[in-house]
Amino acid sequence: PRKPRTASYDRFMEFVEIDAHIHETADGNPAIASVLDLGFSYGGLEFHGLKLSNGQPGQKAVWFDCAIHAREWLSTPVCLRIIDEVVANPALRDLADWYILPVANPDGYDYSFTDDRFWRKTRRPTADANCPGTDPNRNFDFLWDAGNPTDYCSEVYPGTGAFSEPEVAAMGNFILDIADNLVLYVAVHSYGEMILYPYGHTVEPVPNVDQLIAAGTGTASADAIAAVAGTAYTVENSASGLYFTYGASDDFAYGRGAVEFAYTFELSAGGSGGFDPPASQIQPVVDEVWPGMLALVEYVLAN
Ligand code: ING
Ligand code: ZN
Repeated sequence: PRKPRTASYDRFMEFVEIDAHIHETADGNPAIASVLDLGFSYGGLEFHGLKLSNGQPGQKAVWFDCAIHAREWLSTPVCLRIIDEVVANPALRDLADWYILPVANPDGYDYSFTDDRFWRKTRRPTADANCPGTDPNRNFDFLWDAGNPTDYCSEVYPGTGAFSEPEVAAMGNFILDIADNLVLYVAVHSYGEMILYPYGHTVEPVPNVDQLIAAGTGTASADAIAAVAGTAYTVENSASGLYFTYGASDDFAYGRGAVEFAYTFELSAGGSGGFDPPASQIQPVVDEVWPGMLALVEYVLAN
């Protein structure tokens, strides 16, 4: 097997490099790594995740996705760091099977490199020629809501229907396929220094809210992050912590896939406006967030 090229943490990698890294990681570690075929984006990019597993049957599984919002570049290195750690450490693969999707919105991600650093949505055209794109994190097939159906230019335009975006449908259906084994779902976004839990459409507590909070904080995730460099993540219901939403991925995993623990991580802000961190911020962010992810996985598997 070829030795896979390592992920870069001193600069932001482009989609093609990340996809090559995924394939080379699988090629270089055939006993434990396999490429997940998610299908094609609207723009025709074939995109992939990675499954890391020791191959024990009936193993519980955990899922991480990054860069479903194109401009949130800081998220992808967090997914790449998870891959590095889980490839290198067999004990982590004894805990669970790991599913990692480093770039969930490849068209938008590319566009944020080539044309508009602050692009958020997908790139499929809408009925308004001036405003292409749908917010993929409002497009999941759980309590999808049209909102104002002609507000095509909104940054949170939810699309013409649940799963109208091919990238979202591919990811969502994949999650449903593995949902029986999935015990933890994590979407990585930026920014806000928050660990958000379901639901986005109501502040009414979900049945296992105490468990969700305990795993997010306590001796678990937020504390493990703070222990590295003092960054204080808050653990909040997404509707009360942020704003009301429908069709978000964590709500889909929790409500539709019945995944017991589902979160959206909002990383630190960077650069003017928060969405343009310098590359020098990558390393410190992954260094503090990885222990948080590990603590979360350990908590969830133990409870
Ligand atoms: N924030 C998320 C967004 O999609 C979110 C916050 C997540 C709200 C999950 C509700 C549910 O708006 C960013 N930064 O995209
Ligand atoms: Zn986001």
